[in-house]
Amino acid sequence: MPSSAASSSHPDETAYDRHRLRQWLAGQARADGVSRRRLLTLLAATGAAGALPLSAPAHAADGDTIVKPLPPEKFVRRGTNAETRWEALRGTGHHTPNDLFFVRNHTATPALRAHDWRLRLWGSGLRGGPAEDRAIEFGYDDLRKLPSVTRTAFVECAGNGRSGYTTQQGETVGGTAWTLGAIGVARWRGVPLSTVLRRAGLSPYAVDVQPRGLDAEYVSGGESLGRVRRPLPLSKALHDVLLAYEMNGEPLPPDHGHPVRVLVPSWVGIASIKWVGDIEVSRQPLFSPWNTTFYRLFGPAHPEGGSVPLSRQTLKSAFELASGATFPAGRSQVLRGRSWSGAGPVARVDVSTDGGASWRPARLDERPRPDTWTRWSVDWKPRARGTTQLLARATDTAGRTQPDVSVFNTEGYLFDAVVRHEVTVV
Ligand SMILES: Nc1nc2c(c(=O)[nH]1)N[C@H]1C(S)=C(S)[C@@H](COP(=O)(O)O)O[C@H]1N2
Ligand SMILES: [Mo]
Repeated sequence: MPSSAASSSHPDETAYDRHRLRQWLAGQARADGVSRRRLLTLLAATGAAGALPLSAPAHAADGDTIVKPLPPEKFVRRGTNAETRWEALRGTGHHTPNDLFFVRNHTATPALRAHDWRLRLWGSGLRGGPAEDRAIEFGYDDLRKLPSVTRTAFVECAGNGRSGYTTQQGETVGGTAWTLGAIGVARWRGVPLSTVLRRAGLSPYAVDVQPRGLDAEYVSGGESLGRVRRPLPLSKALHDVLLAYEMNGEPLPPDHGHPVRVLVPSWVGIASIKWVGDIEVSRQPLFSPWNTTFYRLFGPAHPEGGSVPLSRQTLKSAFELASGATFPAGRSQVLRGRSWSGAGPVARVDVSTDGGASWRPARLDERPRPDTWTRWSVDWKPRARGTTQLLARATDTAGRTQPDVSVFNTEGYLFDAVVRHEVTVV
């Protein structure tokens, strides 16, 4: 199983990570507001600064990184990850069935049992005493006893649609060469993070919280970056973030964070830490490789040293069709698709069946809501035989519209351009 991107024109993710880490250590790349000293301290803390002998990832063998079956008609394997095929979503309803939901694993799905799982909250942002002394634990049953909420939300990788930078714009970007299938929508049930933070004794001086996964340390280019973790501002943490233990009415499946994951509605997928084991609560802003080196925009159109850490998702549209799907000439079709935005509900969707020459509005088949996609459809009677391109362009209630070209960034995050979906009329 290659851990590299599917396209040979993409440097693989590990090589890219290593490159960034080297730059970082050399002091060439500097995250906004993070001093080199601070970064070195952080690296020392994660064990990445020294010449440590590095252990191999826990599950390196073929097919070992994901537990659930990945039938080829539903998924495309991409290294340690699996992308959902859009044609498999046709007829599935608003929520993505758990067996069809994409998987993004930095390493491998760990085997964890709910009954011996603990969540530890700790740090200077908890009330009373010095940082080291403040810690409180919750077990799975403790969590299940707290009042729960249910919300529908997408989880979408920041790199979803990344291959469009190459296929549509001729640009070389790092990372997994996802098409549009690194997204799924589920009904998540769990406890608001705010409830747990308040029970733990939140200090009025707390500013950031940092959940960390129980999966293996992420080793990149022979250097360990520690376990997957990314800070979240307290304002978001208290607003709508869940500690989720159910997905579409079932206990959270192993690949999606069993027994408990963080769910951060509308934000890039990396914020929704799976297999959460501890949460640092801090009076100071927190940094990890996942909000400094990764998940910022780097490139000529972005600030020197990178953009601010990514938070909300951009907007996108996709047809529930295979790439290269065929249609018989002269027969009426209903084209179906979905559009979504991290900035608010979808306001409208326009579709072109002639490569962008003419456009018409799609029917919205359900009431647009925040944090999730909206299904739409359009009638089409293809006439001329040959290849054509189907395009869908979403506009959201925040006033954003999908552009023709996405602004380049080296890691290929947040692709938002209208995708040209090639089909053939026979
Ligand atoms: N602990 C942990 N959490 C994680 C990850 C991971 O590798 N380990 N991957 C992140 C990324 S990059 C994404 S896009 C989402 C994917 O969630 P899913 O696999 O349930 O679809 O999980 C996030 N949470
Ligand atoms: Mo991701």
